[in-house]
Formats: sequence, structure tokens, C-alpha cells
Amino acid sequence: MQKVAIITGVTGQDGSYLAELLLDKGYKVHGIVRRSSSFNRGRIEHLYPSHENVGSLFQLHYGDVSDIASLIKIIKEVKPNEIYNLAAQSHVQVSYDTPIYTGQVDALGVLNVIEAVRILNPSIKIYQASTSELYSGDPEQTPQNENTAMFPKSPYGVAKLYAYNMVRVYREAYGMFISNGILFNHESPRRGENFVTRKITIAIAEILKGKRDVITLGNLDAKRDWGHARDYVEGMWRILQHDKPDDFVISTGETHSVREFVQEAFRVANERYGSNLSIEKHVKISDRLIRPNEVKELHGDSTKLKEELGWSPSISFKELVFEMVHYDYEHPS
Ligand code: NAP
Ligand code: G4F
Repeated sequence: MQKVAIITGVTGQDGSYLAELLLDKGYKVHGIVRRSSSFNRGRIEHLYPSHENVGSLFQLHYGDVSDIASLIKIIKEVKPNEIYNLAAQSHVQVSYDTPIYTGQVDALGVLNVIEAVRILNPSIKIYQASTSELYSGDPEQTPQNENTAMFPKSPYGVAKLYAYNMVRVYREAYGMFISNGILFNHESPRRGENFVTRKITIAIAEILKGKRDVITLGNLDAKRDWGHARDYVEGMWRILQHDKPDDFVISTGETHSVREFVQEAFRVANERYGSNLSIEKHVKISDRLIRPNEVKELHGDSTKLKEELGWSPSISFKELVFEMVHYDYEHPS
């Protein structure tokens, strides 16, 4: 029997890689997209043969996780075996500017998905995109695993904690197959342009081409456990193929500061393109980009996922930086 999956957030970084993975595995994939005034499907355009996309293995439906009626309509129509709930206002700093909206989408939006499934067909498996922003990131609380205390520092983290706990409540109360993937930062050439890694690699390409002189950044001392999104969507899929629902950390276990990311990206650019980029000459710090509060240090321990589901990352930090620097040089946005 061909499996059918719904991906919310299919137009995002992870949604696009996950759609590719599931199509490769023979799934029929239904993506939920939001209406927007300018087209928001650049990351998935290559996956559908025509804009009507009727009858293909990859279909798109208009919907929004804050609109439960749209979810009920789509779930009733496509009868999925699995739902990957990736939709979110996913930017931490923006969540300070829009805390209520972030709560409506990242907390109540998740409950809409779960309730729609409970009402229509509680046997549908659900993956919830949880995050390392659930943790405090205080250095004495590292490395973080599934048992580490969760004290988020941002409106985004708090909304995601509500969702994380609701997943556990529905699993225990109704016996639903619903799992949290607690994902640490993961990046790629498809990363949104206002997340720090992509902001850096786009700026490097522009400096190399003489379009600007500096990159303006905020906190260079924050430490993140950065992996590649392509590896992480494989982890999401494995979590839903497990024989029981559960919560899993997905991380590389290798942590670097933002400063180290910049240094490595400059090193790659200097070696490959013969430039002489340096933090002293090409990075400016702006207070505007310093957050009201910050998760200082993320360092994940994904032993559980490795031991129970055989997952491990295949792309190293250096390979990730190399790919992103080259992509942005070759494909100016
Ligand atoms: P992303 O690139 O920002 O994509 C977010 C997706 O959600 C986009 O497709 C967006 O649609 C969609 N969306 C936003 N609000 C929605 C709504 N109200 N209804 C329906 N769709 C909505 O994020 P990502 O990096 O792929 O991350 C995927 C998920 O993993 C998110 O839930 C994020 O919070 C979580 N996560 C990410 C990371 C990471 O490092 N990337 C780590 C841990 C957890 P538009 O294209 O229309 O904006
Ligand atoms: O790239 P970032 O915006 O990612 P952040 O805040 O860690 O959140 C990402 O990862 C989470 C998982 O841990 C996800 F849940 C979330 O959805 C998102 O994908 O910032 C990374 C670090 C931060 O410490 C930030 O303060 O970089 C620092 N930073 C320094 N200058 C900057 C900048 N961040 C951004 N976005 N822009 C800057 O100019």
C-alpha cells in the first residue's frame, strides 16, 4: 500500500527536503501552503510538474495551521497515514516582536493539527517539530538530551514548549502515535535568509562580488550545535517508522560559536576565491540584533536516536559551511 503523508510547512527549508525524501521513498505527499501575495514556493517548485499539479504524487493544498477548518478539510480529503507538522513562525528574534501571533501558530496551531486528527482519525501518526530552544542553554545544562530540564528563553521557545507538552498529553491520554523530534539548529543552502548562517554566507558572496563591505551581526558568542537539514529530515522520518511514539533529540553533538561559523566561512572563501576576509575588517556588531534574552549554549546528545533508530549525521560542520558558501557564491539571490 502506498503511504500518504501531509507536510505542513512544506514551503520551508525542512518541508522541501522532507518532501523530496518521502517522494523518493514512494510516498504520495500532500503539502499545505499559505496564500501569500508573492509566490512562496521557490524551494519546492522542482517537485511539481505543473501549477495545477492534479493527480501527481506531490499535491499542494491551501491551508493554515491557525485555521482548524482548513486542516479538517484537507485531512478528510487526503486520508494520510502520517502528518509531519513543520509549520511555524520559526524565527526566535521575530517571536519577541510578535509573541501573540507566534503563540497562535506555534502553540495553538499545533493543537489544531492534533485535535483535527483526534476527531477525524486518531490512528494517523503525527511528527511534531520541537526544538532545542526548549532548553535554557545555560552552560551548566549541557549537553542536552531528552531528560534535560526545559526552561525556554523566548516567546518562540515557550510556544514550542506548549506544543511539546500537548504532544505528550495526547499520546498518554488518547494513545495516539504522536512524537516530538527535538531538533537542534540545522542549516543548508535552503535556510531562510534571515537566520545567521545563511545571512553570513549570502553576505560573503556579496562582499566577494564587490556589492557590499561588511556583514552586520548581533551576538557572536552564542554557541549552536549545527547540522545539515538533509540529515535531519531523515531523522524525522525514522521517528515515525518506530514501533512506538516517543521523543528524540536530533543533533550532531558538535558545538561552535557564531564567531567560529564566521571564521570557517571566511576561511573557505579566502581559500577558494583568493580573498582576505577577516572579522576585524568585515564584521560589524549592531545592538539592534542583540536579543532581549539568549540561549547561550546548545550541545545536543542524540544517543537515544542513534541507539534506537540507527540515525547519525552524515554531513560535518565543515562540509555544511563549505556547501553554503559555495552555493551562495554560485547562485546569487
Ligand atoms: P522555515 O523555513 O521557517 O519554514 C516554516 C514553514 O512553516 C514555512 O513553510 C511557512 O510557510 C510555514 N508556516 C508558517 N506559519 C504557518 C501557518 N500559520 N500555517 C501553515 N504554515 C505556516 O522553518 P524550518 O527551518 O524549515 O523549520 C521547520 C520546523 O522545524 C519549524 O516548526 C521550526 O520551528 C522547527 N525547527 C527548526 C529548526 C532549524 O534549525 N531549522 C530547529 C528546530 C526546530 P511560508 O513559506 O508561507 O512562510
Ligand atoms: O540563526 P538563528 O536566528 O537561529 P536560532 O535563534 O538559534 O533559532 C533557530 O534554531 C532553533 C533551534 O535551536 C529553531 F528552533 C529555530 O526555529 C531556528 O531555526 O540565530 C543563531 C544565533 C543566535 O544566538 C543569535 O543571537 O546567532 C545569533 N546571531 C548573531 N547575529 C544572529 C545574528 N542571528 C540572526 N538571525 N541574525 C543575526 O544577525
